[in-house]
Order: sequence, then C-alpha cells, then structure tokens
Amino acid sequence: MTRSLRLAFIAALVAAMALAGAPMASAHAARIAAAPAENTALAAGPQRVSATFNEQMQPAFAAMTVVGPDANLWSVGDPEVTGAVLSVGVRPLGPAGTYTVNYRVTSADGHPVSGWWTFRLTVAATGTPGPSAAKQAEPADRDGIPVWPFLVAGAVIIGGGILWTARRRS
Ligand SMILES: [Cu+2]
Repeated sequence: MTRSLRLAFIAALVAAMALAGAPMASAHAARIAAAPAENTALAAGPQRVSATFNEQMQPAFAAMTVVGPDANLWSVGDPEVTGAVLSVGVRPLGPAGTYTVNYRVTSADGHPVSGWWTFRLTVAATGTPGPSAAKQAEPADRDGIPVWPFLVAGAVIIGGGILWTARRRS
C-alpha cells in the first residue's frame, strides 16, 4: 500500500507538471485581435469597437461596453456576435482621454471569456454620453479564468484514478 501510494503521488506530480507545461491558452477561447487596437491613440472616435476571438462565440449573453474617462457609457445598442467577432456601436465620443472596452462572451464550448482593453482619444469631441457606467462596472479578470484550479483538479483526478487502480490491483 505504501508503495502504491507513493507511486500515485509521483504520478500525480508528473501529471501536474505536464499540465503546467502545456499551453493552457489553447484549451479556451482567447481574444486574438481588437479594433481599435490596444493602446491606440485616435484623433477621432470609432463608430464601432470589436474583439476577435480564436473560435466561434455564442450570441446569447454577450456583453460589451465602452466606458469613457468621464466614467460614462459611450457604447450604444446591443452587442453583436458574428462568428468569432464581438462588437458594439459607439456614440460620437466626448472628452479626450482613455476609453475602456469591457467584454464578456461565451465561447462555442460554453466557457465564458471576459476582459478589457483601452484606447485613447487625443482630441476632445462634442458627443453626448450615455448613462453613468458606475453601476454597470464590474471588475473583470484581465485574461479570464485563472489556470491553477484546473491544474490542481487535474492532478487530483489523475492521482485519484491511479490510486484507485492501484488499490483494485492489490
Ligand atoms: Cu473552453
């Protein structure tokens, strides 16, 4: 028993290390492009912002907002999902400064992806903002879900399976 326990522990460790070394990003949808691109300085606001992912997205429950330096909402209308692209309309912009695009969308395999990026308006415009974004604001993980719970779960499942097999045999 002691020996199979030790074996199971080593196997679990090896499995965890293998998982840690694997490119986890490929297991889930990730944003691969943004328009306007991250940190772009623009003299005039875009009519629409969009995020492109590495796989198809589900149209249901998609969310996308643009929040200005004044903490008001500058996006307008419902977000739209077309294949792997999530987009939303933008009002004629207002104050110069940093605008933040927040998004949350469900990938084809059912996993939610959320994040944000920013662009800058260098020349103030005269647009009228939407409502204050303070209520809608929610802290989103920069790159979505943390990886370590999956590693731990994977190690536990694999280790448990090996231990179970070892027990059955002895
Ligand atoms: Cu996934």
